[in-house]
Amino acid sequence: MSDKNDHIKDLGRRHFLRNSAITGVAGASLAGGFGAGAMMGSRPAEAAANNEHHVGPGELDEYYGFWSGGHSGEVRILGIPSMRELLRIPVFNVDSATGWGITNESKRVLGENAPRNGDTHHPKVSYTDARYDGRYCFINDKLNTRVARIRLDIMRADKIVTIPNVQSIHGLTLQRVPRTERVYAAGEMIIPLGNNVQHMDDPSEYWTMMTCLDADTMEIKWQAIVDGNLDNCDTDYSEKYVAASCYNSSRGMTLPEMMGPERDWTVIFNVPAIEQAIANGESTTVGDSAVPVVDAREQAHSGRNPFALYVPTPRSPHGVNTMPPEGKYCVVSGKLSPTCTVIEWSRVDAWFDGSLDDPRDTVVAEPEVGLGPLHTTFDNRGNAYTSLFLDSQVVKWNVEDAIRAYNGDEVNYIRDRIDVHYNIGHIKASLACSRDVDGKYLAALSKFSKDRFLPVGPMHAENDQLIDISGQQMTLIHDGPTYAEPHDALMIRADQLNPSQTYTRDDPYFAETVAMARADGVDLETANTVIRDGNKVRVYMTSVAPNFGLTEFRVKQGDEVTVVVTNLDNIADVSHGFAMVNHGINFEIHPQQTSSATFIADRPGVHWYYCSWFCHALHMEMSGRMLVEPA
Ligand code: CUK
Ligand code: CUA
Repeated sequence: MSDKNDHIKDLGRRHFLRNSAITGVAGASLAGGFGAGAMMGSRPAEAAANNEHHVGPGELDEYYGFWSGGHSGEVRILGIPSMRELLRIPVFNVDSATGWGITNESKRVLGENAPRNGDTHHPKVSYTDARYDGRYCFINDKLNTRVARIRLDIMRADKIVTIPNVQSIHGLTLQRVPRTERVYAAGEMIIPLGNNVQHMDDPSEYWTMMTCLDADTMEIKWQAIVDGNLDNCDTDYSEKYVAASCYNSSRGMTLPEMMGPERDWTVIFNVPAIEQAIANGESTTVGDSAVPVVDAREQAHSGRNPFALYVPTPRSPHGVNTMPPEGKYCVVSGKLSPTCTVIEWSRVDAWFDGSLDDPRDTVVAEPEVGLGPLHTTFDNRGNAYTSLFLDSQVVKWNVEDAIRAYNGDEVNYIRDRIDVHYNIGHIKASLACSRDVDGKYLAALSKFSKDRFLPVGPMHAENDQLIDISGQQMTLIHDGPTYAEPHDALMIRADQLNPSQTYTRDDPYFAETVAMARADGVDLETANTVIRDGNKVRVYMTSVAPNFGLTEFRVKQGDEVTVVVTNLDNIADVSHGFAMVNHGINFEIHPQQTSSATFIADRPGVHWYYCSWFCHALHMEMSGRMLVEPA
């Protein structure tokens, strides 16, 4: 498809953002300080010549990819390597196809008055012994300071928690061993403790916190007050630590103030020490919240801080990623510094037990990798891959060689570079956050697509690219346009997920609706009936393709009507929908599922309802009438 002229044109475009970004944001100091390795030329990306990665019609993918949906508020599932989008899981948003945000079952998860939008960044699938166990996916909402848990059997969120005392949850990560019992959520924006108005005008009193949730109950276990804004985070491969990058260590309120320091830090929380202190009653609370809070700020401790280690890290560091398969190192990507900082977890042990004094001695390498390093991922051969936002590249570098170079050896740790299109953010190799890391594919989530796709107006598609990393050189194998704006992705093996084909009748997702029917004396599987309770009317019906159990029901103007539909079809993929015309009601009812929605019948007359999921040759005829008598 491309010829030489296209390539020249491409070079002109790709460097535009890099240069403007350097002068506009990072200042002169950022362009300096390059090692020879970092200057090594890159190959322009070329599509793979053969089609060994092609997944033909009817063939199944090798991996499930979990993609955040960014400000769409959802999580998406892609097949890898085809990059085919398989599913959108609504979480913080309203979704008309599924009725998420419309049904009573989803409103119980969302909360009646909670915001109906979000900004999802970091999907994380639960672990057993640092391997994906396919039970849950956790996701943060940066916009409304929430964390959600998605059940991966039915692909629906079952818990959404608003985190108190902080503003904006950004980083999200999970305990890996022995299994995911804790979820860590990094608070980003700094505010006065308890948002106390007395300190509104005094930024020196602004702080944020790391939050730990119980993964089983989704209750908040504790919070730790910390210096500076928290950004991304990751755990080690023990139960002990969670590390978070911190930008704005100066706690500035404006961009120039935030850009001040040459070094910010990586803060590493000592989880057993925090939980022991709480067990000893050495915690406080903030504001109205009952969550135990410990103080992990430096100034709160005269001697060595028992709760947190602050490792000076250049400069506004961003991604934090523990290296598989053993979890020996943690790589923090420098963003405004052209470096990555490699921390050895065993040295973190040494600092907390007092045998190491200088926090910087936990750093074992600081390779120069290129401009704008944001996130790092890994293969199973000792190599790291770092996304370079300003260079629009992925750089492959060897971790042990970078350590040798840090110790003074003359060794080039850079292995390869590949252009991406354009201005990449997150990056994730197959299984790279788990023991099963296999070094086959790498997803590169590029923030700009510019000329890579047909233009569709001022809002351009983002570009999720797929790179084959199985060989010495990286090969670009796919461009995947995607709707705004995924931040992060992960890939798990197809056999590590075992989603349900139908619902079971005792699924807790609709247990409260079943209990309501029982209280009304209604057997959901047989009854098609209307129960009146004052001006509340509950309409129970079944669905079997192509029929609703009720083809009409009668209510009075002003009634609060709850329609409960139970799908008796028991064949995978035979779903029905219940759509009430002109009432904003539409929801899914999958095989063996019960779904319900409540609305006011505020207009007299005839109102049709219809099945909205194509289910049968007579799908169009699957309908009925709500007859509303005037008040
Ligand atoms: S952040 Cu978006 S590119 Cu929210 Cu993980 Cu780095
Ligand atoms: Cu039932 Cu379409």
